[in-house]
Amino acid sequence: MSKSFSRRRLLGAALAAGVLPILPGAVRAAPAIPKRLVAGTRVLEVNGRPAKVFALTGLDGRPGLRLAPGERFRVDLVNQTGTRTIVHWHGQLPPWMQDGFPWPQSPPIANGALQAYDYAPIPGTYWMHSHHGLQEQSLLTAPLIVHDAAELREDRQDVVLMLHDFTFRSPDEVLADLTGTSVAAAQELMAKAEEAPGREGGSNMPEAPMAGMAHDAAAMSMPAMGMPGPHAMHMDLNDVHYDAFLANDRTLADPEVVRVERGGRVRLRVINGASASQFWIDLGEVVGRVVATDGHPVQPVAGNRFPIAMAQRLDILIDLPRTGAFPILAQLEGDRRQTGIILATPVARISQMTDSAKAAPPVDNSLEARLVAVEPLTSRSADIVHTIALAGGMKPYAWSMNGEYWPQVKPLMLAKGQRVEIDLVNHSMMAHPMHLHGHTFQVIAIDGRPIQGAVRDTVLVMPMGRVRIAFDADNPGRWPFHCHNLYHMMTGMLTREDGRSTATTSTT
Ligand SMILES: [Cu+2]
Repeated sequence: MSKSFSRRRLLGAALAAGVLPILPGAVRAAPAIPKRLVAGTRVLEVNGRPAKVFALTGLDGRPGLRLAPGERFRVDLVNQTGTRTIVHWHGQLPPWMQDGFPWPQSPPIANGALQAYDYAPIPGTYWMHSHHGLQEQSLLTAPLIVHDAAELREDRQDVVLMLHDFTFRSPDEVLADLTGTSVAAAQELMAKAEEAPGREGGSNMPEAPMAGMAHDAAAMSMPAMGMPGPHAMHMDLNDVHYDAFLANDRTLADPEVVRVERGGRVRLRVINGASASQFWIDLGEVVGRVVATDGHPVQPVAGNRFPIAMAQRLDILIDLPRTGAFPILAQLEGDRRQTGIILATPVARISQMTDSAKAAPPVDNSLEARLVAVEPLTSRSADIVHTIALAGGMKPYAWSMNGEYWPQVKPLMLAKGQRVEIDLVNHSMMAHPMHLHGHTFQVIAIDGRPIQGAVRDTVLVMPMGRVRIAFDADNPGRWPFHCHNLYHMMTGMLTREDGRSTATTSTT
């Protein structure tokens, strides 16, 4: 009896999620109807002022995609943006040509064109964003939630909290400001990054003297525009001054109110979709449990304040203690500003929230150091150990990996089946959220201290800090590895890994 009840509940949940009801066991026989996803534009009102931004909308009219347990990622992406675009399925592991990076072999999609995708997704909290130019800053981003059967059996209300940093300026102007150039020069920089990906000899930032200096990491680490204050003595935070911070497209002047049951059980899926901002998630009086990071399960960590770097996700289980309204806030690091949503039981009174609070410290790896993967990598020694120095600074504004600036980079060659360890050594005064495409990695050491850390796709490397990650080269193809600060990536902080489909290696 309990079995039929849980099946019914599962069916109900699938229907409520607007997806075909596919029960476990029947999953691989899923019908071959692609889901339609439209990249378009819309007018978003931010604090009473309209702005033209992008949108990624499914057939149900909601942003992004939700897939049922076992459902394939079978999606027709239709480009109605009026310009070229390409969408990356962040953290998912498709064949490389479907990954949504503008390689010459998988160029951006023309306006009006349709691109089909078909791969087996991995369950969890993911997201999607444009990898073309600076479109991500203009909200060409959306949630990608892949349900699994076990999680549906938990019978928790799913709440997505997607964060953005928002500016009324055009992203080209932002990049021009940062680099001290013109909008035309910024546009040229972006065009070059896509015209010559991975080819040496192209020209890109920075000026010649920088490239020569980049190996001398100490020379690059001078603090510039440091944040004053007790927590941020010599760190650089928040390169860009934003006009607003959005939680599900809204500010605290008019926040989203999510109705939950009395004593509600919630799975909060926090997605940091901001282009250049990091946050502290503040649950207030509620104690939550982090149970997954970047979609992958971790041993639960209880608390009410958790840091989230750019591009990362946190799944937090919340059991509301009573009736009432419970703000879930995201505070900008090193700043007073905040955004958020409100969980509210029926008839709870919602009081007006302020978008300014006590200044938050810089985001750090305090949570990362406590995470333990539920499904760690198998234990084995590394076939390749690679050290990557992260360097750069504010003046000139340019960021590098091992002294190389995209697209003038030498790819790291990987043979199939190799265990790869990468030591990320940050010689700069900014934290860098490093994202690897095509593979999930495990965090195995922070500042030299070994851990059985989280399996994830984006890890923060603190200023002057060191993080070691490990992964198995099991997904042949071309894979970007980059800082997820959009402006760091755009001024050079991206490199490439070439995974071969054979197990033979060549040493170069
Ligand atoms: Cu960076």
